[in-house]
Amino acid sequence: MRSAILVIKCRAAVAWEVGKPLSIEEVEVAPPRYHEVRVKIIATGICGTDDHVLAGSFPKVEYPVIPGHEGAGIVESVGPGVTCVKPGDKVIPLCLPQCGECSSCLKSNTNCCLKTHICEPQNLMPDKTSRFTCKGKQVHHFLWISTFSEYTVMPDSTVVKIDSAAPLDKVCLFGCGFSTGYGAALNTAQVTPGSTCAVFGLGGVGLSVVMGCKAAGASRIIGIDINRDKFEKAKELGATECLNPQDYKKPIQEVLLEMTGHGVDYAFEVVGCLETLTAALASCHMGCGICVMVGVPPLGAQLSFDPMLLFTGRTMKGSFIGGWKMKDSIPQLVSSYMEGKFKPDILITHILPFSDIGKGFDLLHAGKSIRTVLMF
Ligand code: PAD
Ligand code: ZN
Ligand code: ZN
Repeated sequence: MRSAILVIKCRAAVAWEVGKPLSIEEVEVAPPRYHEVRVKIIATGICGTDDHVLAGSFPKVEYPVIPGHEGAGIVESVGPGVTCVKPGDKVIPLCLPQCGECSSCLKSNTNCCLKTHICEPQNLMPDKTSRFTCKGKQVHHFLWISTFSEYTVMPDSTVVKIDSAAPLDKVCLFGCGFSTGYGAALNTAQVTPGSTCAVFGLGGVGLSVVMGCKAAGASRIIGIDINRDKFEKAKELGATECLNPQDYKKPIQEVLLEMTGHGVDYAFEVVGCLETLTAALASCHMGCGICVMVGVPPLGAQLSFDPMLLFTGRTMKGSFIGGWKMKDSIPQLVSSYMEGKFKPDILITHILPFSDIGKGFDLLHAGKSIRTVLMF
C-alpha cells in the first residue's frame, strides 16, 4: 500500500554547475512512480567520487545535479509494483543497480548490470523524468540515488533492505567506500594468503582495500600516499609499510621492485590518476602480477603504457563497487558487520550535520578526513 503521494519539500545540496561548491537549497521531491521508492536519508558519507562530480570529471553527469551516493535511510513511500521494500524498512541505496534481468545480472562473474551509468546515464529516472525540482527548475539525479537530499527517489533495482538493527550512521559506508575497497581485494584481485600487495592512495576506499588484503591473508601490504598523515591509520588497518613517493628520487615502481625483489603480486590504484595507474601496473610481478584499477580516471583520459608490461604476463583489470552484486551482497555485508567481522567505522573521522557539507568537502580537499558522515 502507498503511504504517501505528496510532494515533499526538504533540504538538498545542489551542484548548479561544474566547479562551483554545493549549495544547500529547499527542493521539491515528487512521489515515487511505478517501481520507484522514496527514501528518507538519515546519514550519507562523502566519497572521492562526489568530488569528481563537483569538478566535472565524472562521466555523463548533467547539471544541476544532487550528488551523494554513500547513504543509508528509511523507506518513506513506494510506488506501484514495488515488492522488495516497504515503508519503514531500513535500506541502503545502491550506486550500482542489480536489475536481475540483463545478461550481466544473469552471469555469476560480473556485477556490471547493464543499467549501470557506464552504459545508461542515470541523471533522470528510467522514465526519463526527474523527481527533483528547485526554484522551478528540474534538477538531475546522480547514479539514480542522490543521497545529498533528505528525501530522494530511486528505482527499486537500486535499493536494498538491511538488518533493522543496523546503525545507519555507520553502515552508510557499505553503499560505496568500504564495499568498493574491500571487494576490490577479495572479489576482483582475489588476493591469496602470503602474498604481497601495494595500495596506491590511502583514502576511505584505499584503506578499505588494505582491510580486504589483510582479511585475505596477505603477508605484506605496502601503502602509498603523498599525504603521510594517512599512514597511521593504514598501519592500524594492516599496512606493513607505508611510502611517500615524494621521498624518493626514483619512480615509485622502481622503489617497489627493489623492495620486493620482483614486484608485487597485487597492486591497487585507488587515486584516480593515470600516473599512479601505470606505476601500479609497472610495480607488478612479471608473469603473474595483477593490477586492479579502482580510482575513477579523469574524464576523457587516454591511457598509454609500454604494452610489454602486459605481454610479459601481468594483468590489468577494473573493479566496480568491489565486484559485489549489490542487491545480493550488501545485506550480507551489513550482517557480517553486525556480527563484528570487520569495522569500517574506523574510517569515519568526522560526523557533521548536513548543513556543514561544505566543511566536509573542505576537510577532504585538505587531506584531513578519511570519511565524513553527514547526518540529516
Ligand atoms: P580520497 O580523496 O579520500 O583518497 C585519495 C587518496 O589518494 C588521498 O589520500 C590522496 O592523498 C592520495 N593521493 C593523491 N595523489 C596521489 C599520488 N599521486 N600518489 C599516491 N597517493 C595519492 O578518495 P576515496 O578514497 O574516496 O576514493 C579514491 C578513488 O576511488 C577516487 O578516484 C574515487 O572516485 C574512486 C572510487 N571508485 C569506485 C569504484 O567503484 N571503482 C567507487 C568509489 C570510489
Ligand atoms: Zn542488470
Ligand atoms: Zn563512492
